[in-house]
Parts: sequence; C-alpha cells; structure tokens
Amino acid sequence: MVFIFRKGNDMRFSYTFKEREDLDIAILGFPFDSTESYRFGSRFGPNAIRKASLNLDSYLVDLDIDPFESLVISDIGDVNVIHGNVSKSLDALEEKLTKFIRNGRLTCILGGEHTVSYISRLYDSKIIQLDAHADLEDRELCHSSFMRHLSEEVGGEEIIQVGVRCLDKEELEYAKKQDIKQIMAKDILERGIGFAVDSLNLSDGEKIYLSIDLDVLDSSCSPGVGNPEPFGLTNKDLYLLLREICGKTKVLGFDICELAPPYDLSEITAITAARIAFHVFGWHALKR
Ligand SMILES: [Mn+2]
Repeated sequence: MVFIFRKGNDMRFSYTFKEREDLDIAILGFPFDSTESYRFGSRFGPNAIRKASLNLDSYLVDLDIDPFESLVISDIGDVNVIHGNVSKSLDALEEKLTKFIRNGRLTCILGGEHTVSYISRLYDSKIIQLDAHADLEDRELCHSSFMRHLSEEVGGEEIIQVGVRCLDKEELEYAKKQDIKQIMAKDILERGIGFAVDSLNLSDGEKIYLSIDLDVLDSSCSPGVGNPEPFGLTNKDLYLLLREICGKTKVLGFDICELAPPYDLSEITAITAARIAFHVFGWHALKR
C-alpha cells in the first residue's frame, strides 16, 4: 500500500521513496501498541494519519507557506516492530532514526503508543510532552511509565509536561522531586491557554523534542485514542501552543502518538494528527 502526504498528485511521501541526501524532514511510522493499558489499535495509527493527510490542503494560510513546496519531506515508511517486545522495537526505531538526527534533519514519528517518545533521549534537547497523563508510573518500560525512565536518564529539569490531568499521587510527588515542570489542564481550563504559553517560559531558538499524545486534547476533540480523557485542551488551545513552541524554539524532532483508528469516529483524531504534522512542517519551512 502506498501512502502519501501529498502535494497535488506528487507521491512524495511513499514507501517506494528512495532516501535522498537532501531531505529536510524524515517521517517514520512506529506501528506498535503492545503495552497499551486500555484500548488497543494504535499500531494502525501511522497509516490512518497518512490516509488523513491525503485530503488536507498543504498551503498554510496563517503561515503563508506550503512546506511541501519549499522542503523535501519524505516518508521513510514503518519501523519493523516486534509486537510484544518494547525494547527490540525501540532499538529498530533508533537504528533507523540515528542518521537523520546526526544529519540535523527534522524527524517526525507517527505512533503507535506513547512509549515511542522514549527515543527523545537521543536528541540533545529539552523535551515537551503534551499529554493528559504524566506517564511517570513506577514500573517496567511501557506507555504509562516511559517518562519516568526518561527522567532518570536525562534529568527531570529537561522535561515539561502540558495538559496533565490524570496521574496518581505518587507520580505527582515524583514529578516534584525530579523537578519536572507540569502545566496542569485544570490551570489551563481556569486561566486559559495563555497561562500555559507563559508558563512554558521558552527561550528563542532553544532546542526541543516535542512529544504529542493526542489525548492531551479533550475527548470530544480526540475520541480515537487509547485512553480518552475529558476536561482537556481544545483544538484552538493546541494550535496556540504549537505556535508558541514551533515559533519560538528549534524543534529537532516530534512524534504524534496514541491514535487508535478503530475508535476514531469520522476520522476526527486522524485528521487532527495529520494537520498537526503539517503545521510543525510549516514552521520548520518558515524558519529555514
Ligand atoms: Mn496520554
């Protein structure tokens, strides 16, 4: 099956793609969902996002740019994951990713479950996680614990979590102890997204890895995820957050994860996911 993030009929994002030396953005799918705690199906996420991308205009009117015209954006295809084996699957991803990171390409990973963001440790950057969940559980590496493992490796002060509304008390205490900045959904609901934008306190040009769990959005905006949660961010909130993060910092890599197409009525979540990717690409194109 050939999928494309298209520009007209140009199939520039396809499995048949030959890796070009001059590519600007590399897209990889990570179709892995073995450690999901509630609803499985995110292994079908990458292809659902690719499919949704086919019907989106790639000219971004707010940025006045078409990233597909000014950049070489290429879909490298899916990583050969081994279902049931987290570490081997992440190793396979790392093997594919390394050269793009080394060459300074923007990498975009389509999940798959959120455990994929464990690879953010490979980037020399701060990590911003947009998520309803803190993913700081004290257990083996899985989609609800990977941030704890990451924090032990890179240090909590390198991590900012935005939109958090589901965690237990132990995770909350752990975050405080590790100095992980958490911008809670309840504060965004009360004070508006401007509060989150200000609290991020980003510096111009600082390097960022951006991890986007689609459940950061309110379940009404993103029904097709593994663990949907109400009382979350709106699409507008997410737009403004992306504008702040991508406009101000240098995003080195990002992922969009936890899309579970079997639960995604009207493809609402998949279309949002593809649109998010287009926007990050657009900001990347603008800043080149
Ligand atoms: Mn989550």
